[in-house]
Amino acid sequence: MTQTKLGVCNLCEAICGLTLTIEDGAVTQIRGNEADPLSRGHICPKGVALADIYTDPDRLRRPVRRTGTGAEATWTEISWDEALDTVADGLAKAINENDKNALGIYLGNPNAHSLGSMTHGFQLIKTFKTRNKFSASSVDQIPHMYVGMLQFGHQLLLPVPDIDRTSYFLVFGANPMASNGSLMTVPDFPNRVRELKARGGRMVVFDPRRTETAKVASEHHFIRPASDAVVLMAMINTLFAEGLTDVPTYVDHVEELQRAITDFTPEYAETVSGVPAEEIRRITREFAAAPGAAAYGRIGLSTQGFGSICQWAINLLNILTGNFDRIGGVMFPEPAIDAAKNGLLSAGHFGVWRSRVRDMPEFGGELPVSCFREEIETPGAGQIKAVLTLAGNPVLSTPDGRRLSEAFAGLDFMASVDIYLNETTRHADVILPPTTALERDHYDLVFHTLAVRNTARFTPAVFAKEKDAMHDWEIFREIALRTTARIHRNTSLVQRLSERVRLSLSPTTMITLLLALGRKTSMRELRKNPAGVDLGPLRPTMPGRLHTKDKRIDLAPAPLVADLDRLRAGLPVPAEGELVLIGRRHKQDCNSWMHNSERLTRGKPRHQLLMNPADLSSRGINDGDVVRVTSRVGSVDVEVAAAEDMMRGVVSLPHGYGHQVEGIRLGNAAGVAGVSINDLTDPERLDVSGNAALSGVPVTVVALVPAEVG
Ligand SMILES: Nc1nc2c(c(=O)[nH]1)N[C@H]1C(S)=C(S)[C@@H](COP(=O)(O)OP(=O)(O)OC[C@H]3O[C@@H](n4cnc5c(=O)[nH]c(N)nc54)[C@H](O)[C@@H]3O)O[C@H]1N2
Ligand SMILES: Nc1nc2c(c(=O)[nH]1)N[C@H]1C(S)=C(S)[C@@H](COP(=O)(O)OP(=O)(O)OC[C@H]3O[C@@H](n4cnc5c(=O)[nH]c(N)nc54)[C@H](O)[C@@H]3O)O[C@H]1N2
Ligand code: SF4
Ligand SMILES: [Mo]
Repeated sequence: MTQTKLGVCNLCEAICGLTLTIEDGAVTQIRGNEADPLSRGHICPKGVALADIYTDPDRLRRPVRRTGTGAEATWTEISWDEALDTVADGLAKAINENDKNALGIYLGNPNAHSLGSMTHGFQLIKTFKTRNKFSASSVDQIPHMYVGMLQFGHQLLLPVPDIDRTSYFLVFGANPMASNGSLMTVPDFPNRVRELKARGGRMVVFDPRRTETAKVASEHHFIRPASDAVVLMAMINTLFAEGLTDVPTYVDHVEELQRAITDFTPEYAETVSGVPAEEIRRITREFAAAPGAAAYGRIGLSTQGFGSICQWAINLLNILTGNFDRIGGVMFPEPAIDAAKNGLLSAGHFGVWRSRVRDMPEFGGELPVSCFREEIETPGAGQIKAVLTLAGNPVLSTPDGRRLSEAFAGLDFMASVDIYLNETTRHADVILPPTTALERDHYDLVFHTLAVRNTARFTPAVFAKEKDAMHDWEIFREIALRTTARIHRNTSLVQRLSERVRLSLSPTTMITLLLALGRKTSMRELRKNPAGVDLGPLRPTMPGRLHTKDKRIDLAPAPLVADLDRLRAGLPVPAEGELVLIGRRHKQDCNSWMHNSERLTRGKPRHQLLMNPADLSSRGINDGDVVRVTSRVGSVDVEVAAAEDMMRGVVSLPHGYGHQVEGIRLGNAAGVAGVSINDLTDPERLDVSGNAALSGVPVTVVALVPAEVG
């Protein structure tokens, strides 16, 4: 029997609508759904591979328990009941014998892509009240959220480029041709850029690598890694110096801002960034003159030592040129469920408490993940004794992952909710695998909030859940209820009952209620229109949407102005011959997983260190050699590939590689080569927000003599 069903891809932020052909219960084809008002039929190679996860024999389908450690470890399937009780026992023991902070929690990226995680995962974490909460956000977008909180009054207020109507798209440190967009849900980026250029618009890209995005841009400029803050401030400086500002009425501290940045001249920026001063001036003028321009910066910008200053400067460029809250500029989407408005997520807070060992500030209730290892290894009150990871692989995705792995090995207890045995979950005593994307209902609570067009879509599960499988939200409910029942804490019967009721509402029921509250559409309408409902293009909403008390925007928030001194002191002019490391993403990769999908991993290897040919020859290294890359933190040995696309002095490794663990067959990789870039990145290098500075790590690269190549 052949059936056609609509689905949704949850592998990146583009949230593409899919049409699946199912024959005799097996997916035989996946295409983009042309009727989808947001994704308009777009699909990428990962979307086509979505069913590989569902059928993957390596994927865990039942809970497993570990006996033995390291290469001697073996995993045995156990029942859900036994697994959940073991997890509850282990977590409660750590808390009862120490205190609530003895539990460390890590949340990974796929939580943002699962409805059940959004509705029940946060609930689970709240029940534990631990201060030792970490997530992939602090190796990703905390600077955006921190600046959103400081300037717009809410961590979720992130301006999104109006890409379909802009005439000038200025991009720093993002590669949407490979990533499909981030904090800018933009399915079908390639066509949207084509349309932008066809209507006479321009895309200008600043990146130390001539990326896939740079190659389709109107202009690409090499920029020294981690020097963007100075270039951006020089642009702001130019706006003031040349009288190019067009400031809205609802902003404060224009003069303070102007005073604070007078020394960041284009000439100074040229010395640290390599971007000629006259180019900085020309681009600033063109940006200011364009009828609708949007400045945008992503991972390359937020994961550097001055990530918050960079995101602040991006906002300033948009605001000062009148492009903020303007058609063709940047605007705040108006999702059918507005998590900022209805209080699902708080406005955010910073430094309300600090980490025990390094005294680092929390943001929005999370500590920087760069502090995770030391909180496990340093004895004393508040030490982490047990860890719970939810859909994350911090051993490969956070700085000095190798050392974090050693710390996990020394824990009293660890549990992971994950669909694979991998570099992180192999340390867990128990792994609890939930159902996957095709088996669960989806409404996107996160990415409609960041989309280039206002739409809403509810997608019922494509396949029914198998007998003896659990959804993530059911697992979270059980961990919460079983663990709290074992924790010696004074909770009233009423409290416990209300917690049980809240955790027992299904995600779909909660979405139905939230849609009714938002009054933009309803579950009934979404069920009638499974391809999605179009709520129209982005539109100006200022200053009404601001969450600041006075409904005004502070152009010069004190903590960011103060950080300018660190910027002045922290950017030495690069020395001759110095190399710095940056990361990269490929279209067919998905952070650290999906490497066991045959159709995504075949073809040319892509794990190599990319290096400019001139940097190779000056070191006597040949294309294809195995080299040793060394940072303050560690070394890796990897093949090098000559790449004209790399700026001189800059080398690049993809993240999410490095799957070999001796003696263990990992479920997230079938013999994929490569090393982990995060065995080189440094947990000591942080932005003021606590976000890791993954970009611009100083490294040396030497060729290994054949005898050393293992
Ligand atoms: N050097 C460097 N490091 C980086 C980055 C970089 O650019 N450079 N990027 C950073 C960024 S932006 C991010 S977001 C992080 C990602 O960091 P993480 O979130 O820690 O890593 P992922 O590789 O996304 O791991 C996802 C995990 O979730 C599991 N999983 C997949 N689907 C599901 C599901 O439906 N349910 C459950 N329970 N588990 C599931 C997978 O098996 C995998 O173990 O990496 C960061 N690290
Ligand atoms: N195919 C694929 N798509 C993905 C993912 C994936 O793993 N694979 N991951 C998803 C996730 S979790 C995220 S957060 C997004 C990220 O989305 P993007 O930010 O678009 O992704 P990246 O490709 O990491 O782009 C970062 C760019 O910054 C550049 N860069 C590095 N350092 C600097 C610097 O100092 N200055 C400047 N100007 N540029 C710099 C890099 O060369 C790179 O081109 O992608 C998402 N989409
Ligand atoms: S662009 Fe992203 S959401 Fe769309 S099919 Fe590819 S991975 Fe899935
Ligand atoms: Mo990310």
